[in-house]
Amino acid sequence: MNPTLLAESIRDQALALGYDKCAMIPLPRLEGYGSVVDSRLRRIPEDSFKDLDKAVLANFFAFRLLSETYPWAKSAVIAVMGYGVYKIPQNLKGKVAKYFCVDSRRDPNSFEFQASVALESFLVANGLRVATERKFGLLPLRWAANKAGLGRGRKNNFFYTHKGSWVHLEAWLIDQDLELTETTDLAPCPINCHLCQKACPTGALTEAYLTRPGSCLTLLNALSLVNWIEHPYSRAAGDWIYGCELCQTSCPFNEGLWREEREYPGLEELSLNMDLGRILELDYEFIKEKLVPKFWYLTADRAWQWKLNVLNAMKNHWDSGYTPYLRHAMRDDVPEVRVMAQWVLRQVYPV
Ligand code: B12
Ligand code: SF4
Ligand code: SF4
Repeated sequence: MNPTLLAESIRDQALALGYDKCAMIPLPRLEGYGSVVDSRLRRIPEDSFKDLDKAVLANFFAFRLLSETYPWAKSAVIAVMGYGVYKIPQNLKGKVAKYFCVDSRRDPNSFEFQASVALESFLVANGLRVATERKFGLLPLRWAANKAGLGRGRKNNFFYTHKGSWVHLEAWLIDQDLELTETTDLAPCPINCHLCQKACPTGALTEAYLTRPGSCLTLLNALSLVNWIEHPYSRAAGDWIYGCELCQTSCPFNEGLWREEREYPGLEELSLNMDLGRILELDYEFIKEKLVPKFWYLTADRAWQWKLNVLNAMKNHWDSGYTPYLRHAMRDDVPEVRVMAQWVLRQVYPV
């Protein structure tokens, strides 16, 4: 098929499947990502969290090596789908980031996952060689979506469309040179706005466009083994037990753009076991069976991290009604949980 027609038919198919936007961009147009990341790393102060920043960014070094790893790849298909349409259970709001409540990346029951598989089948059916990775992506998605003109990168580092930052990004590498880009009419961030930076409780948003991954709460509470005892961000973690979204909810360009219209499969039912006190009572088999597949950053081998995060959140906003649950945690099977519960007891009932 003629490349222009093929590109248009891919975009039309994506829109028909429910994507908001879809573009194709030749790989050489993505160059420059590595040098931007390096220059950011140089601006990060030499403190105790910098090694973690480096480690996270090193994990994604492969994003710079696309042509070496995929010598056959010529361009990328980038697709964007809004997810700010789901009902979020009251007990999860402000505790579990909404992105993770409706995380479709590994959820075959979700509309979004099914659309992703269908779009990939369409690419293959059109004779294209294709590579993708649905968990963390094969390439820097925000960078690519910006370059393709599908929306605007803002100072909080998020990629926005008319649906705000509540949009999920995906990409496929393909073996044909296709180009179909857009330009955005979204207004840039006001020069004097720093609301997102001020809202970040750990100061991870050090400057505009510079998020320190190593001090972002999402990395700490969901992807790390954190013992919150005397941790420098124990208080800053506030009520969050999995993820954080304060740099998004503080942004005026997101105002009113999350509309609770649809049920996300299985979310309401799971939330019945996710009150803070209830999580402390859960047995580890339940956590592994129900929570781990859904909130998959927190893997089965450290299922007890859920309880540490809950204990920390309880400590940050103590309510005497938590006392029986704290006692329960003091008898937990896992020593780390028992020790943390003792520590929380001393924080909330100092002698
Ligand atoms: C590693 C990673 C993380 C790490 C590190 C995050 C970070 N900021 O570096 C951790 C675990 C902390 C994380 C957390 C979250 N993540 Co994350 N994460 C990723 C991942 C896998 C790679 C990102 C990366 O390379 N980071 C390194 C930095 C340096 O690059 P970057 O963020 O892509 O930034 C580029 C753009 O900002 C661009 N840019 C845009 N505008 C401008 C303007 C100027 C002037 C300049 C210079 C550059 C620039 O330049 C940057 C460098 O290339 C992507 C998926 C992917 N494959 O891209 C998801 C992704 C970025 N994450 C996402 C989400 C939703 C989250 C969370 C909100 C989840 C949550 N609610 O808790 C949090 C928020 C944390 C945060 N403030 O960023 C979404 C963002 C969607 C969006 N609308 O922007 C992505 C794209 C996943 C997806 N498939 O949709 N994440
Ligand atoms: S997700 Fe939370 S901790 Fe991470 S950069 Fe945003 S506000 Fe800061
Ligand atoms: S809060 Fe202000 S500076 Fe931050 S992303 Fe939104 S508009 Fe831009």
